[in-house]
Amino acid sequence: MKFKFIKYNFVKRTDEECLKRASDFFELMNKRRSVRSFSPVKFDRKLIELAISAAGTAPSGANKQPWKFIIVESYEIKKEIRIAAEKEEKESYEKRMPQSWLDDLAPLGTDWRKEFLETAPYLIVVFKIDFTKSDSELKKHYYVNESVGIATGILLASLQNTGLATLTHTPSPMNFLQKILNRPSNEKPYLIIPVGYPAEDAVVPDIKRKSLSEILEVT
Ligand code: IYR
Repeated sequence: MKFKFIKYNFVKRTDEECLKRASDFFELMNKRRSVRSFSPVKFDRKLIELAISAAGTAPSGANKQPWKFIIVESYEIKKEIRIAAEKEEKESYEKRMPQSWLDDLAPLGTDWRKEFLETAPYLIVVFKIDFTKSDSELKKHYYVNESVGIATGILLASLQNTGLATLTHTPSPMNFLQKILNRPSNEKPYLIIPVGYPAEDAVVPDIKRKSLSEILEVT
């Protein structure tokens, strides 16, 4: 069955307006930093719901929209996630990560302790859906990592635009999230995004981004 095709309502802007919007957006995103210490101050959950609505506009393989976002606001569940994540992270930092990886992380000062999982007022846990099952028929999704990665990028940009701070946290392995959050077996944890305002004394490493000429080639 084919979709009905409808006229695309595209807004054509002037060159000048395009340039202004493009540079404003770059400036906004250039101010984003991964924050690892959060203020516990709460805010209207609607702000996150709107950002998730934006993430849900991402393109996806065959429009399967293979994502699910769980907002965790319960203190007890955040604590449970922190305990499980720290258990895995301790094992990773102490036994699983090769020295070269630890050396790369050393300048960032990260370790197995993940206090932010408890202090951030909200955690967004992103799940990817590799397939759906209906009437015992298994339907595979396509380009799931790409699709969920794009949705997650839009989510981070939207939260930055809202005025909130975020962190992308990837405990590994993270199957514990499926259990703690009671997700069905076709939903696999992809990323944890703590969201909130930075703690008053939050610091970020003085890192530099690659210049345009380093990341771009035109041919
Ligand atoms: N997941 C671990 C380790 C870690 C890995 C990378 I790659 C980073 O850029 C930062 C941390 C952690 O969250 O500490």
